[in-house]
Amino acid sequence: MIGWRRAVARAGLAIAAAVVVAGCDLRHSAVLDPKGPIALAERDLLFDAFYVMLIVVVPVIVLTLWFAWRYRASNTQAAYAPSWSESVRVDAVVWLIPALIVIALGVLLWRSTHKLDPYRPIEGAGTALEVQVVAQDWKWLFIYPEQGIASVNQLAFPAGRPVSLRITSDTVMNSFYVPQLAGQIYAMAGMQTRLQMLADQPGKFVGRNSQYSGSGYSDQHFEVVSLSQADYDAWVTRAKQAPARLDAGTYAALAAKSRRNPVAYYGGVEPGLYESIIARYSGPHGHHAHGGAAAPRR
Ligand SMILES: [Cu+2]
Repeated sequence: MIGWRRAVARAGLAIAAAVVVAGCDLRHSAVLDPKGPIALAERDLLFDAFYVMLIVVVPVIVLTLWFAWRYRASNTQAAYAPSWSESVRVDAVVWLIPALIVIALGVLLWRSTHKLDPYRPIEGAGTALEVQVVAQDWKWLFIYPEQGIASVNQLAFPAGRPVSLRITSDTVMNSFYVPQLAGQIYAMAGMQTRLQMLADQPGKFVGRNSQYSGSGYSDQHFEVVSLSQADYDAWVTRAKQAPARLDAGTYAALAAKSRRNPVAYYGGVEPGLYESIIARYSGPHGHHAHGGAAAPRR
């Protein structure tokens, strides 16, 4: 009996240690360390849903242990009812509470998914900065139509200013994700999706493709840099000085499969390039066009 108790105590200690270690790791998780209002709202929603679900999870764990102890073979005090078949009380508890929680979670998620609609413009300092994003094998191209510049694997913008992204893919489906700033959204050939994000203060973040897209996928990261207005202006000036220009020819070279691309800049961009990338996949032999360039939403 004593050996059995010691084994349980040891197992309990091991589990507690694992929870503590995992907890330390969680604090460094990008999702739990948001740096902008959208990512913060998403983290709060994650926690709210977690707390609501604990209403079921905690009693189930407690009751499981309590039942196992109370109805153990050696306890002659507990009621013994081998022909038990139905209980309105038990049925009410096991159906009503989960049903109420599903309804509560549904309301919570319905409200937040509309509030955090990736197509909905967000509040911030000044008008939104427009950036066009193209997923390639295996890198990310960012086109700044107003500034006439483009960058590879680096997305820079002023802190505090909303960034309005138009996203497409020139290859298979990719997924655009900057965990510390906004939720993920898919990038699909012949179509356009949108995402709004904002960084509260200057900082460096990691962006990635979160949809497996082939052998170069593991290196398909990009730098996300939020800068002070002065630093952003300097960044634009530096990018404009880059000798390379992005036109149909240089674009084709860039779009070819490559891995671990260094950050690169294009001092000029052929107007309409982004639209032409989407258009390539439409038409009779193209991909379907839901939400694509042919039918832009919002
Ligand atoms: Cu599709």
